[in-house]
Amino acid sequence: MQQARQATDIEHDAHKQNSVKHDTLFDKPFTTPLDKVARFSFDEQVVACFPDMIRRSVPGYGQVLAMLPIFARRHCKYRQQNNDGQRVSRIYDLGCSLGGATMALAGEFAAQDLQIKAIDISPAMTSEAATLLKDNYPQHDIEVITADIRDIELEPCDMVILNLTLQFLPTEDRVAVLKKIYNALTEGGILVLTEKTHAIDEQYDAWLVERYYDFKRANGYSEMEISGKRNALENVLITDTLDQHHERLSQVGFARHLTWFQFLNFVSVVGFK
Ligand code: GEK
Repeated sequence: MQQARQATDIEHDAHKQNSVKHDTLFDKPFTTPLDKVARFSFDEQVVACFPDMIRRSVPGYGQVLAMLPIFARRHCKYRQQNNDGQRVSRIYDLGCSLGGATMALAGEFAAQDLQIKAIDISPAMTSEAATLLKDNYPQHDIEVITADIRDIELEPCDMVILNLTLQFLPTEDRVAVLKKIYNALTEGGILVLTEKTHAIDEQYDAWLVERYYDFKRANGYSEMEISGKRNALENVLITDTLDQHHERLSQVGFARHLTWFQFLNFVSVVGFK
């Protein structure tokens, strides 16, 4: 197996997505006053600029992806079997979008080691993800599935990635999805849950949110783009507090879970089965 690569390489990998547009002023959502009221959806327009958008608008996106294969190497112990009866580690990438997390993993493991199931509800995302993954990792056992993660059954698995996905589910559906993940994980397996959060304390929250907008400004977003995205995501992306995430993980059965990453209001938590 190759050495773990740097976050920047993985980011680059996640953005091997050559045909993707730059999320610049003229070719993306949220740039005209009318777009400001558009409700956010993962359609073709978003897919076209998605890699650029997520990298510039999610603090630590590349670093989180870079750690996934490092975690996988420690916790994925070839506990499952593929259709040919070979031992593999089965990993779910839930809400995979264009497959950034799947690519980060595939790039660090030999093709025969992993079986990855990448699932997203948006056909625009899965169709592009399937092409990108096939082009970049033709030998790997990667299945891209268009489905609602609330409806699917999960096979026994070693690792589940929920990278910025749970936040898009109605809050009342989150426990059931996490419970299903807990049940599917085999002993020793892990869940990696990355989310945007909010803080209960208004002053802390305001500081985090303001610095987050500064982060976006520093990455070239205009005021109109920032406020347009904020409006579009209202009632679509519903954040929890970090405490709520930990409470929920306990509630569904994870005896141990810890916050391993935090960058402004974005956190990543690992749950151990
Ligand atoms: C990455 N993980 O690049 N079922 C399946 N997918 C869903 C559902 C659902 N019910 N609801 C939303 N999605 C990725 C980034 S993006 C994060 C994840 C963001 C999908 C939705 O279609 C979108 O592709 C993804 O969740 C969220 O590592 O855009 O901020």
